[in-house]
Amino acid sequence: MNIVIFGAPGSGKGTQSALLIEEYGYYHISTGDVLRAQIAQGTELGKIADSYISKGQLIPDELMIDILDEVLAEHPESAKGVIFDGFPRTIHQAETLDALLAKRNGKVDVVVGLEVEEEELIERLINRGKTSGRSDDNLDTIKKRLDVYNNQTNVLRDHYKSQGKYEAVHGMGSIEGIFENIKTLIEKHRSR
Ligand code: B4P
Repeated sequence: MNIVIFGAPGSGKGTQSALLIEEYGYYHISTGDVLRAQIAQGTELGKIADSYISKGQLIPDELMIDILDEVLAEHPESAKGVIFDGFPRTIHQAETLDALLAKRNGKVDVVVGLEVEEEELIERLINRGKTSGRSDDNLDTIKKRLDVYNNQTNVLRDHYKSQGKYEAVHGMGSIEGIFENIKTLIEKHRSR
């Protein structure tokens, strides 16, 4: 199965993906983690990525897609199923993902949309900023990221709803409780 974990910044994509990997053992790709690893290594790509991330902007589509393509090619085990965490974030990325998966006789099976109120998103990210050391976990940048989400990414909800793939999950409350709801949805799509 190919599962997309979707939601606003701070909605818990990384948190829930970690539990999904334990449960299902699928290959996991967090585009945010891939970019942060490049930044930590001080590569050319990392410098470019940092210039966008620290301003709360998305990395340009073509660059992001090349990176994803490369990571998938390096991990043949991903052909069995992938948890996509933080990708796609634009319609163009979603269309490209369909094409990439079609080449491997696959498709996006389900999009798990973590729905969290904006006030809580801000609170979580400010809290995370106290220890994360991330250049984007400060109030100014968080607000920009939420704007970017509302203007460029949120449109994917309707995109996937129209394909019958979007499953909304109430993303507030206990991490374990949210995970139980996600598992139920995934089982529903697995048996299709
Ligand atoms: P990401 O790394 O994807 O990060 P995120 O959206 O901030 O976080 P996530 O939703 O995973 O939150 P988390 O579980 O950590 O993106 C970072 C940046 O990279 C983007 O802004 C962009 O610039 C770039 N980028 C990434 N992918 C891209 C793409 N495809 N195209 C272009 N650019 C891209 O949870 C947040 C906090 O909440 C944590 O502290 C967690 O402990 C807490 N939390 C989680 N669940 C909770 C719950 N139920 N209750 C209370 N707290 C909870």
